[in-house]
Amino acid sequence: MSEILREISESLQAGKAKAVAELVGKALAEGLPPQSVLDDGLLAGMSVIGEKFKMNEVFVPEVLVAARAMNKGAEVLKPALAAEGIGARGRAIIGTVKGDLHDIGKNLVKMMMEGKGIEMIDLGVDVSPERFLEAAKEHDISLVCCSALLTTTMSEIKNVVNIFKSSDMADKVKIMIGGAPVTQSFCDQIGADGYAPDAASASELAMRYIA
Ligand code: B1M
Repeated sequence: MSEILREISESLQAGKAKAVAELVGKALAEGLPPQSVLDDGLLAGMSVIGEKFKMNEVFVPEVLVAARAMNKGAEVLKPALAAEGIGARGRAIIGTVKGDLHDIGKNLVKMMMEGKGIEMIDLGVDVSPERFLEAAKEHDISLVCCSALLTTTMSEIKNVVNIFKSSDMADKVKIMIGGAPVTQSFCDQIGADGYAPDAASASELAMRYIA
């Protein structure tokens, strides 16, 4: 792996947001592919933090500063990822479900979809089923994207599916879901339209729905 990607990963783990943003800019200027900067730099660092969090080697404050560094790096990367897409191609809403504050994966999914030219309306985190429905009506969208990172909040996705099914938007929208604990079988079980395991496949699937 290139030295600069290793530096991005290590700076992210240390929560050095400014350094991460600068290193991402430098990596792009050196001609590294944006996808590699994302996968082998930013996500590699976040995955180390995730493992350490699981093993109780780091705690919430360290994870938060790493997450902030991840988001700063991703901001610099966004135009380069978006440049790989072409023109506006439909509109979608995205949010992390009620009770869940994790937004890194949701932001990446949003970014990759924007990279495909889809206009994304970001409802943020802790989004109630009612808010998803209200926003879908307000913006006249055809795709709803729900992210959940906790086993305890996964069930909220089912509530989103149910509220849309019992509304007049039932035939107008597709509901896509994802997040670490979410699986294809959970998707089938709750009657959502589609599941994607990562941001890149989520953007591919979204293109099929938008088309
Ligand atoms: Co939390 N956390 N966290 N956390 N956190 C996890 C998820 C956990 C697995 C850690 C662990 O114990 N090993 C665990 C969940 C256990 C479980 O439910 N089974 C956990 C816990 C327990 C908690 C708290 C309860 C901890 C506490 O307070 N005691 C608490 C809950 C707060 C809340 O939400 N109410 C909490 C808090 C936090 C922080 C605030 C400190 C921070 C979030 C900061 C932020 O997001 N701004 C945080 C973080 C960072 C993590 C870990 C370390 C990393 C998550 C992440 O960002 N991954 C995580 C451990 C881990 O995952 N290894 C953990 C990187 C991201 C790119 O991946 O989000 O999976 P991910 O997204 C992927 C795919 O899943 C997919 O694409 C993305 C990119 O490829 N995807 C979609 C995501 N959404 C999609 C939507 C789609 C399609 C694909 O379609 C619409």
